[in-house]
Amino acid sequence: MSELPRYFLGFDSSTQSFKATIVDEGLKVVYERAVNFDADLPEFKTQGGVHRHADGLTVTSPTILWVAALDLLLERMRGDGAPLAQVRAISGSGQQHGSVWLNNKAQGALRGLAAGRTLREQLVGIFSVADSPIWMDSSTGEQCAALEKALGGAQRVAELTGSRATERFTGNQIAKIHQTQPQAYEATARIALVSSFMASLLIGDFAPIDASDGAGMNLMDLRLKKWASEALPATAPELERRLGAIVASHTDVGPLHDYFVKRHGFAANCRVVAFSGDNPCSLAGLRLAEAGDLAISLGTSDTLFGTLTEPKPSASEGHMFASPVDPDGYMAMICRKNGSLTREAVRDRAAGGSWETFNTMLAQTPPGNNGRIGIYVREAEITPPIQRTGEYRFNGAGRAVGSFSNVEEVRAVLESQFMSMRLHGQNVGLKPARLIATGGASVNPALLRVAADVFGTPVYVAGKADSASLGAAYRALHGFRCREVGRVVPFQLVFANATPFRKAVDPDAAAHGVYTELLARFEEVERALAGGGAG
Ligand code: XUL
Repeated sequence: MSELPRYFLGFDSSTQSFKATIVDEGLKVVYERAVNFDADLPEFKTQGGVHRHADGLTVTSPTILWVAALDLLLERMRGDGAPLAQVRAISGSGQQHGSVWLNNKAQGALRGLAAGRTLREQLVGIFSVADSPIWMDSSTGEQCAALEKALGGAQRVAELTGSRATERFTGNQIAKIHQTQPQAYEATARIALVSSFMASLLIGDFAPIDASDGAGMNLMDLRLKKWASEALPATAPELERRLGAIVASHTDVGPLHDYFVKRHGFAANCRVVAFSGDNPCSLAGLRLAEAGDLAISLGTSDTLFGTLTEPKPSASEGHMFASPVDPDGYMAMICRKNGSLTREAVRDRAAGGSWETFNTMLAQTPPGNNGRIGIYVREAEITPPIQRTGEYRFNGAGRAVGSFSNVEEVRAVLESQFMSMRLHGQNVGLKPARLIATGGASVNPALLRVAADVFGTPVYVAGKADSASLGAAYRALHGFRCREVGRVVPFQLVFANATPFRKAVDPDAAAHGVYTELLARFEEVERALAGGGAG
């Protein structure tokens, strides 16, 4: 009897869309598909997948939207003839930090899912808070200050949990809900992350939080990978029972619920591996195994991350997470909120909405923009923390100016984004030997040229596939192998035969020198803005 090929499925529940990637055992991508929240599920009236509230700080997504997206994507996959019956394990990625609030009917409803009705119909009543706070939310300044005060300062919180008290981190969002909606908190049986919630749908039960995404909550002891006993009571009462367990990221969390077997055509022996955060999953998808391999992910948010054997928590910036592929390892990351949407706003204004025009214009100014520095804060920035939105421009002599010409403007936006990532990456121990670019904007060669010159390293590209859902598929295979042999298999063995990444561009030494010289002044300008000055 010839054996059928075995496939591994990764989902990515991101800010703007829900995606699926299927790989074979040789890690070849055999299928990809996505659902876009705004376009495909317009009844939820999201913009970029989210609802921005009138206070300018609160950002949420309707949780049931993600539930509807799962059924819709699976219907499309089935319609395409995707090999769902041969998928042996599923894992997934979720936008980090977002929380899902489940009431005391949730577990029963998940367990009892019936194949004759949609997930949305059966699960619409399981939420104690209908709108999930997501990572773009920056409304918890008060709660962050309180946590740092209770635990003995920012450095202490960073040492314990991997990051200083951070507004979008789940614990501070939980504190806010407990304070502003005490009845909803009381009615909550389980608080899940986006990642563990999507896994919960698949297993039809509460799924545990994995240590890598769990580190993005300001609630987990980073080194012990257990809930930090001091952080919980400083956040909200009776929290531990509402959070459930933390597991290592490669853990098998159960069989796929019968709903998906009967309704969507999966095999009954398909397993589910713990879901994790999108940045951890991208680290897996980009196969970051060597020290010095750094990923630069250019999406709604821009992130820079890599692996570390020892965490270096910093009170002022960046985040340390548990590694999603090595139960003893760590990952360091910085996240900039002003990513794609900010680049696109400048492109629309200065280059008539065309990337082609933008790239042509970029070639008309020299690296370093003759000393001009522009800082574009379309949204309150995370790294460095700049609350006041606005655009800040300085000429070559360091004087604040009101505007740049269009050609100067397109260069300024890119250079400031990459210089900021170089600077803050350095501060959290990330030393680049090569950059692996991913995310929507990584297809733009002109942009990668600026990245290579700013960092002074070659830039590789990871190919077409979305690295978070691809990484989730790799993690499904990794978790499956670990379960098969009953111990942790080194992640490197999983991707040993995969095709190497393509080098897109080498750095230009002279241009790199220009950026290195400019960096000190850039740092000063940024620091003044983060401190509330300038502009
Ligand atoms: C990371 C962060 C974002 C989200 C959404 O800390 O907030 O990168 O994970 O992509």
